[in-house]
Amino acid sequence: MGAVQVRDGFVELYGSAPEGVWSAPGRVNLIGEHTDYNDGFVMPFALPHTAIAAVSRRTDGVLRLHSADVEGDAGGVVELRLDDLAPESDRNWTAYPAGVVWALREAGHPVTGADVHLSSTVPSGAGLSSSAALEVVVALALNDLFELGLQRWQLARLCQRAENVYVGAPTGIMDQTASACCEEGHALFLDTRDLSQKQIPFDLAAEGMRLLVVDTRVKHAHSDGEYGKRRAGCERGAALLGVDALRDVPYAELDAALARLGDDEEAVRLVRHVVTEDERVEKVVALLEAGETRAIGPVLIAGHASLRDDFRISCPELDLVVDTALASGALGARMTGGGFGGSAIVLAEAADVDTITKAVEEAFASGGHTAPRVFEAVPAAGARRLS
Ligand code: GAF
Repeated sequence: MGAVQVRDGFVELYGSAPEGVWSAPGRVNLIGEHTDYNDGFVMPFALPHTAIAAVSRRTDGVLRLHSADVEGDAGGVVELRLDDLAPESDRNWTAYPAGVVWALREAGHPVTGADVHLSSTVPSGAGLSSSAALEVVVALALNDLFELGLQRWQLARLCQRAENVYVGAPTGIMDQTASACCEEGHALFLDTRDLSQKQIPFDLAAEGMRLLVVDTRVKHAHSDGEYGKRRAGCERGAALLGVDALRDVPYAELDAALARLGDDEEAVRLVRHVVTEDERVEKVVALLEAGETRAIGPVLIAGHASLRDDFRISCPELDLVVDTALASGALGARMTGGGFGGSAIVLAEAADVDTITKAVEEAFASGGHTAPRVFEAVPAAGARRLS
């Protein structure tokens, strides 16, 4: 659904034109997985898939929310009183936009109510940040309408707080920052400790390559326990090593750090993944800046092996995408996002895309899996006002 339909939908629902229409994208992460809550490095880029919101202010302490994508019992306009918004009180899609309003007000920002109509093309449960897109589009709209003067990184932080505290999912800061800060044609090299950023030009087509996203259709959910367990395990590893965060373990000192963990096998695996993954992000940045784009393929492959064997968050379908793509000539492939399902990415020569896509589809069919959704990803724009 485009901006015009969302605007028209708002008029139909609420009886007047919205004050504006905004969009915020989903993201795909090129490299840097499960590093963000360890204060490390990530490198996502924005997808052309976006959440679009038509919004008007209210002054009576009421928040009305509607999504064009939700039908049945959970559909219809949901009306909430701002004073009633409370963490973990809502298990529906409305928790994301309501959580943002809650986080803004909790931080002292004068949001007095709103009418919101939303629609999103970001696939949900696919590891492509559909929830961050919903959060960021609402945050940006309210920032503009209530003239809060917050910068993009501040909006990302508030959206993360909404997700951590209001929704109750213990995620890092990558997805919200990607949605808020990415730029068209670039991947975002982000230091999640201080949110410093560098936009890295990423134009694969100009070099005869493509990046495919393969959504395995295996649904994942961050509020499920496994994500939180990995996060807690990393924090335990940092405590055992006497550092604030695993980001503080230098790659050059990894062997010594692992030796100190002794036979704590779980801590060894988690620490090894995070420290080597931060190193892989820096390597990919260096290779891209040196114009050696094809050489990032083996780094992506190593990233997948680390997530599969050390962090243990892959699944048979993600491994099948990676193994099949590599056997069919891909330059690199790995799972992307939180894991336990969701999507994989495949870096390939443009000429090999059809062969690889067919091979992956056939492998899924013969393995008895639901057909995957395969699409090419080109870095798109971050969140913005459309009208
Ligand atoms: C999810 C989380 F939301 C991110 O913060 C990040 O941890 C990612 O999984 C793994 O890299 O998308």
